[in-house]
Amino acid sequence: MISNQIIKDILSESGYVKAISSEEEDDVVGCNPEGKYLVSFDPLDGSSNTDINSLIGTIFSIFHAPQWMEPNDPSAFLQPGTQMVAAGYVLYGPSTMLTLTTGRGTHIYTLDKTHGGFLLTKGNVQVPQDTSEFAINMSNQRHWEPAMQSYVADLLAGDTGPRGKNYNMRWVAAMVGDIHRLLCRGGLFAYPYDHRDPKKPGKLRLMYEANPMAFLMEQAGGMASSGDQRIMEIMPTDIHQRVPVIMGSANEVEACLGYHQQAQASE
Ligand code: FDP
Ligand code: ZN
Repeated sequence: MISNQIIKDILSESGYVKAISSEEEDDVVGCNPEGKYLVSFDPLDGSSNTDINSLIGTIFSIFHAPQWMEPNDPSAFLQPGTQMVAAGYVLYGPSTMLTLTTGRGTHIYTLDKTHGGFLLTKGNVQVPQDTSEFAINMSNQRHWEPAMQSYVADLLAGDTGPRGKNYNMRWVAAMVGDIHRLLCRGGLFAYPYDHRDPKKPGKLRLMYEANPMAFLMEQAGGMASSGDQRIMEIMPTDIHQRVPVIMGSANEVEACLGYHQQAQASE
């Protein structure tokens, strides 16, 4: 809640922003009626990691504000991710890093406290196309669809299984930390569709988590899908909507989607 208030105040006072939507706000918050941009953000992703001094971060996406909109009109936020002007996250780890795209590659900047600014430390990030690392909350396995179950079973089968190699698993339990690792060394991250609650087809939020990370991933040569659609092409119906997420190294995402396509074909 404190992170939300800090970011909300800074964006409102900047003058650039017409309205914001946040994971921690029920409704859109109007800012400067003359502002040119809409900003959606997850103020503190992985907030349960705060108590254990583990990775947390802020995720954001920026869209153009239509001229016709009233500052507190939520419908203006219902744009597909392909309309994003910029997206990124700030990772509060051993060093503080800003990862940003404006649609011309994905770039990583590191906070330099001596000089007080973010310095470009890794330009034009390229996510390796292949990987032998995946990130998924295995405790939800029994709730997944059959396609996801068999994909992960094949990863776990290792070098004597159908995928022919051993896979390693990592789970930070903060999307921002997992996606940062993927941008640095590749991997597949999934919070897939599960059957528990039909009102929640996934856990992650389209506007605050899935879209900005999809934009960063695609700009770094990776892929991002809901299982049956490119995440950035999803037409939102609600600012807080949740979506299934599969993203990361292109060949591994393709492999995972192959299981989904096969399952659809045999329905
Ligand atoms: P959190 O609820 O702590 O904010 O935002 C959702 C999220 O974290 C993601 O950052 C993270 O990947 C996921 O939930 C962790 O989910 P599990 O509790 O299933 O591990
Ligand atoms: Zn989050």
